[in-house]
Amino acid sequence: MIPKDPDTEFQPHTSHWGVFSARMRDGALEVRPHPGDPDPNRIIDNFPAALRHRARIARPMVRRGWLENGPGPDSRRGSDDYVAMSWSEVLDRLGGELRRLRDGPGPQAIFGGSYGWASAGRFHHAQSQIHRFLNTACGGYVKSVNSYSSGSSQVLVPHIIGDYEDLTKRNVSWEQAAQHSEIVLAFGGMALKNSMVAGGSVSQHVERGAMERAADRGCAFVLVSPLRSDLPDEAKAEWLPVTPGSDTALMMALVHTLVAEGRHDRAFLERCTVGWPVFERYLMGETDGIAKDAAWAAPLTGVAADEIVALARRLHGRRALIVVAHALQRAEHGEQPVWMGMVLAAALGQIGLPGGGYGYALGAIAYYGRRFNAVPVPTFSQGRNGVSDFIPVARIADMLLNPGGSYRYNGQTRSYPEIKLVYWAGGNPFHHHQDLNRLRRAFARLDTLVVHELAWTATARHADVVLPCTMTLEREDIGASSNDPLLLPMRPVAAPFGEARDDYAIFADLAERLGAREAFTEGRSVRQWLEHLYEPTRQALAAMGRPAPDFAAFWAGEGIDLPQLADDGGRLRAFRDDPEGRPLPTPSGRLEIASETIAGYGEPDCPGHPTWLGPIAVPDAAAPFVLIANQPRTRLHSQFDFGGHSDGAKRRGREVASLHPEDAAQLGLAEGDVARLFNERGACLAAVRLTDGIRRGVVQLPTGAWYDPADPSEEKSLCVHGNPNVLTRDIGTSALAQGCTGQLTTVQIERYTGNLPPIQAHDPPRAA
Ligand SMILES: Nc1nc2c(c(=O)[nH]1)N[C@H]1C(S)=C(S)[C@@H](COP(=O)(O)OP(=O)(O)OC[C@H]3O[C@@H](n4cnc5c(=O)[nH]c(N)nc54)[C@H](O)[C@@H]3O)O[C@H]1N2
Ligand SMILES: Nc1nc2c(c(=O)[nH]1)N[C@H]1C(S)=C(S)[C@@H](COP(=O)(O)OP(=O)(O)OC[C@H]3O[C@@H](n4cnc5c(=O)[nH]c(N)nc54)[C@H](O)[C@@H]3O)O[C@H]1N2
Ligand SMILES: [Mo]
Repeated sequence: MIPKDPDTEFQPHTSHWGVFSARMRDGALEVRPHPGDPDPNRIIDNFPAALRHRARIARPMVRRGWLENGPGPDSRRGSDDYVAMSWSEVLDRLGGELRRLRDGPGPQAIFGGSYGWASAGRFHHAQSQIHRFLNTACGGYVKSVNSYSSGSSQVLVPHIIGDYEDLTKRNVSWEQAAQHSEIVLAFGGMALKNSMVAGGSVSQHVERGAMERAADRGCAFVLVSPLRSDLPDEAKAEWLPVTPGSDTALMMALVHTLVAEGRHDRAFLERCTVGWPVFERYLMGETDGIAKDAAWAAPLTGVAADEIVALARRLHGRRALIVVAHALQRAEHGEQPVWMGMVLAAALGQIGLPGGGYGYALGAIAYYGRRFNAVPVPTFSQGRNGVSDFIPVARIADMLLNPGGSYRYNGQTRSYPEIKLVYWAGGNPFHHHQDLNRLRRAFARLDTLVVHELAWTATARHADVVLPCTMTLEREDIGASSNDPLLLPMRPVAAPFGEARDDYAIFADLAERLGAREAFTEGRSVRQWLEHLYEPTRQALAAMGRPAPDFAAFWAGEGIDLPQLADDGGRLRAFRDDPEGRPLPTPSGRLEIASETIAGYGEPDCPGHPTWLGPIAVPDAAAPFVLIANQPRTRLHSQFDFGGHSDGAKRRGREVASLHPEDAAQLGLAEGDVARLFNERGACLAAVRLTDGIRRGVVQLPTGAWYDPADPSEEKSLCVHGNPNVLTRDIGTSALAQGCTGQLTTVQIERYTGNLPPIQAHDPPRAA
């Protein structure tokens, strides 16, 4: 059924986890890292086994219930079987369904947010493709705003610091950290597993080297995290194994100590911030009678009071960099540690200095802490969306379960649209969303769920129409990122799997059924689009007097080097140097330690200045462990979970949960045992790994193992594979941002003594 792939030469390619090259030899894929990459990411090793894996989708498939009964709510989604269909018939049927909705209830009944990381090429970027299709052929779609990554900081930061990218991407760089930082205090760490992944492309993984150079120069790294592995060995870090969810209290106690000892930078606070007096009264206990001092924070954080005081004194008078990982804001009240991290860096007077200040999210993803290119890189235009309605991205199940229901977001009261059809390309909600049993109930209410996928993810298994798409190695594209200096031709290495087609080709033929082929394609073939998208970069290079090869020369080569902008500290440095002349784009033009705007919204779960709102993910008798559901080391999210590098790190086919040996002993668990993790929302199995690099009372189970219910027709079936999102809570961070809270929850753990159920997540579903 699957054509034998002809041999190919090594071709340059890129992925979110790095530039590499690949070729086919005797039907097998070989990959090798980019020779210029000092620290390649082994996630590329997932490609060889993934390319022709049985989990790939070979033909268009339609769910039997949808085929027999037509569009409509159906709780069999997820347990139904599938019927193979020809491309022309499936596109006719889907075109008819899209026409029914477009010309009936209108495009506001179509949810096309389609959140997800997709693949790295600039043209076959699935979200750009689907959005352009829905805009040109359907009149638009209800979209989603913000991300699962940083749903609360993206809303908060414009109120208190200004432009989000000025904070995350044009601020403290790895070059500055290597050269100038004297102490780096990292809340949630800067794990290399995370920083080795970029969105788009990355040709050089510099993070390990930068931390090593800083440490060798004498820079101290202090890791505040329940996991020791959140900083690499090269950082030679001291480890404070903090109670999850308590960082805001620790930061407050550090600032309290600075103030109590007169070590805070009053001149900086006066010159560059607003709201300090209001916050200081709260901090010192004048407004609520509670001084947020080290003695107060010690029992909340699990860090001794004298350690907190000593740390505050060490931060003072040094080039100090405060880092707060995205993870801290992917939890209830996630706005608070982000805001308080800024206040700590401001109280130290460090914001805007080389290698100092607030490195929010530095180390979370490889596109932070780098230089921007001086020329634009190719982008595929999405067209205009005729629908203005949106939801905060992580509120999808709420939206489907409560059409017309109201919710608060960023100072507004909004209402959820009534969605009939959900269309996904390039994302996996059964990976990214929380409380998957609730998500299943939400998807059961739709008329139609459409998914383009390269493999049988749980999302594809819940869809009514499943359209097989090519994998990046099977198509031509351009690889680039706005802050990586290498622009790459991505020449195909392998033939498309089965009947898989590019998202572009699928949408072009579907647009035809809706009378919009020309609007969608502008009459261009893929190669013509690549040439068209390359042209602005070529022109900008030529205008700078740089080598600017024409497209044919670029396409035949191994990639071209792009010039980059200076590492100048961006807007925060300019503001520090001249706060009046170069104000920040906040309401006051300054850093907002207290925000009148946010105070005016009156949200109890996000008051007008950083506030300790109490512990989160509090263990109790029913769920005595805190679960950390963080990013996986061996893959990007759920992508290529079936690849060799990902699969090879599992045990007995299951995802691995890490526990402290003393906790395990109390539970009667030994290394390699299979445990059941459960709470009121669901249950999953995982293989146990023991480590003293984790705080007691905490269990860590990374995301990304595909949801694999033992009995998919059951309402709360056991996930036998280890997807932590059957356990996490589906609530927003606060009424301000409504961000994702997937990082922390509480669970009970027990030894699993039953017969081990088989893993079926990577097998295709039953086909008629
Ligand atoms: N509990 C918990 N949950 C979390 C998180 C957490 O910390 N804890 N983290 C969250 C975060 S930060 C994020 S960003 C999300 C990530 O969530 P997602 O971005 O949804 O996860 P991916 O696995 O990257 O999904 C991408 C999907 O696109 C498919 N794909 C790849 N290339 C193509 C293509 O060319 N065309 C099409 N049609 N499909 C393609 C892949 O096969 C894959 O299924 O997860 C979030 N979920
Ligand atoms: N290999 C790999 N790398 C990735 C990704 C991937 O899927 N795989 N995903 C990428 C994406 S989309 C994103 S958004 C980033 C995510 O970047 P992050 O969200 O920062 O990454 P996580 O691994 O989820 O969390 C980082 C660490 O925070 C710690 N932590 C959790 N809760 C707390 C807490 O309350 N306090 C403290 N002090 N620490 C806490 C955990 O120990 C965890 O290991 O990663 C990116 N990098
Ligand atoms: Mo993310």
